[in-house]
Amino acid sequence: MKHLKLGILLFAIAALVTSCKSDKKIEINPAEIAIKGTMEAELTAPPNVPAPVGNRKAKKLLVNMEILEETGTMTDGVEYVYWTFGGSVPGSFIRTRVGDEVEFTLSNHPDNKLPHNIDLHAVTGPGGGATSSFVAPGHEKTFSFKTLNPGLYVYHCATAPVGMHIANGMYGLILVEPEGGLPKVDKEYYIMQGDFYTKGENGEPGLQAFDMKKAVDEDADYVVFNGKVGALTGDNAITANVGETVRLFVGNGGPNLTSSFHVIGEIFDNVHVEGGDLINTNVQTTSIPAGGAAIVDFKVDVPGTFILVDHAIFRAFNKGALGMLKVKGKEDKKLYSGVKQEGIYHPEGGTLQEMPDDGNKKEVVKTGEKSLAEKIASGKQIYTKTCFACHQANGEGIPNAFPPLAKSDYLNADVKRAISVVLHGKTGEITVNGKLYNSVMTKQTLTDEEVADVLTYVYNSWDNNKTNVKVTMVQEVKSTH
Ligand code: HEC
Ligand SMILES: [Cu+2]
Repeated sequence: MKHLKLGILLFAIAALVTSCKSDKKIEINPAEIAIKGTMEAELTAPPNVPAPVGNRKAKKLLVNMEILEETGTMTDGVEYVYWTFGGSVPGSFIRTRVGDEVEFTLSNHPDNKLPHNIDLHAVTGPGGGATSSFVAPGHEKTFSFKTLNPGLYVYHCATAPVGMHIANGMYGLILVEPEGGLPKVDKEYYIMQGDFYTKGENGEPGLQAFDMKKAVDEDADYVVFNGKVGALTGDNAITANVGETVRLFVGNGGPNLTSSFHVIGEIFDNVHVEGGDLINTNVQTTSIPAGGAAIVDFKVDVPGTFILVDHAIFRAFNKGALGMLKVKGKEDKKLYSGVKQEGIYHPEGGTLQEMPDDGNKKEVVKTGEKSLAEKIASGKQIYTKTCFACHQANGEGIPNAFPPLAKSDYLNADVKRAISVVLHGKTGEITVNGKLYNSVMTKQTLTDEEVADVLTYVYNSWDNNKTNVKVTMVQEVKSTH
């Protein structure tokens, strides 16, 4: 009983002390924070962020942002004309602190075709700056604002048609750090989701124009992180080491879709909900509205590849909203065991299911074998996703760089050799139709069946010799290496 009373007393004192503290905090009016000196803001392209502000004093911060309209790659074989703040999608990351006086200069490159402006959600003022920043190609505009509220904010173009300017990639993030900065972490990254609408369907090759109707219908062809499919996968993955803390500044440019942001195999230790002061802990998936943001952080405890997704999962696996965090370091079997035991699961008593072995291999293959027409159709899809970028739409290749597959004597002379090229890649001198090539074809990561299908498509197109490449042939070539 005595202990309980003491406890209550202590609790009351603690509450009093903390409430005094927070009272004191409220006393600082951000509008009154004096600025000392001038500095140029460091701007970074995703997935990088500028160095933390920490405890630097408020300053006059010069931000120089250039608008560029330029063609980029949406995915292999698909090009898109992006409109950008600073040459990247999302645009350059801006890092400030509360009380800074930001002097913002927006320049519109003379080669651009359209006027643009900027609405920063961190701005207290009409249009978030849009009305003061409207700028024609070959011109620049300067305006300034004081950062009054700490948090992570979206900025975007607000020139009509606004939806189209955003859909073409005109968005980014501006961070306003609180007094004293954010808690220290080991790694920080910048990720922003966006949805894209193209005249052609997902994967349809060539330069794709923006499709206004699909945008109005919210029928996205691509939903991606950092402006394109694969911006954060493979060699572009973000990285960390076991034991480190990772902070992600995650935004959503939209224009339409809300992100269900999730990292497979991780739990967010802290989430600054909607990029504001409210911190939620132990979160699996955080909702990021179009035109909104969140700051998430977590400690990585085990090595491996952690997949970043929009958990509206077809967007991740079919439209591109997929990234990777690669964590290196020592395993900890106590935290994650890996496969402890592997066996065959026999729900029907063990008589019906059998893992294929050499004895019944043929039968397994037989059930997987498609008709010639089905193989050609599937091969065509694989071709437009992986081979098209180099060998071109009709297999014509590019002189001195990529050999033709159309009427290729090299291809038609030896199917096993062609299979080997696709399986293992090819480098060194080769002669195709009398022309010498000395370049590199990278190893293609395809399944045996995909190799068979894509080559069957190639052989049955463009006057080639109509070979039907079987999975067994691919397996045979594989086993001789
Ligand atoms: C990154 C570009 C690139 C991609 C993607 C690519 N290739 Fe190639 N391919 C080349 C180059 C370069 C060569 C010539 C290599 C050399 O000079 O040794 C080549 C050679 C070949 C050859 C033998 C030469 C010929 O013209 O007959 C075949 C067959 C071939 N590629 C098929 C494919 C298929 C099928 C795919 C898709 C699954 C593919 N390639 C994807 C660049 C590429
Ligand atoms: Cu614009």
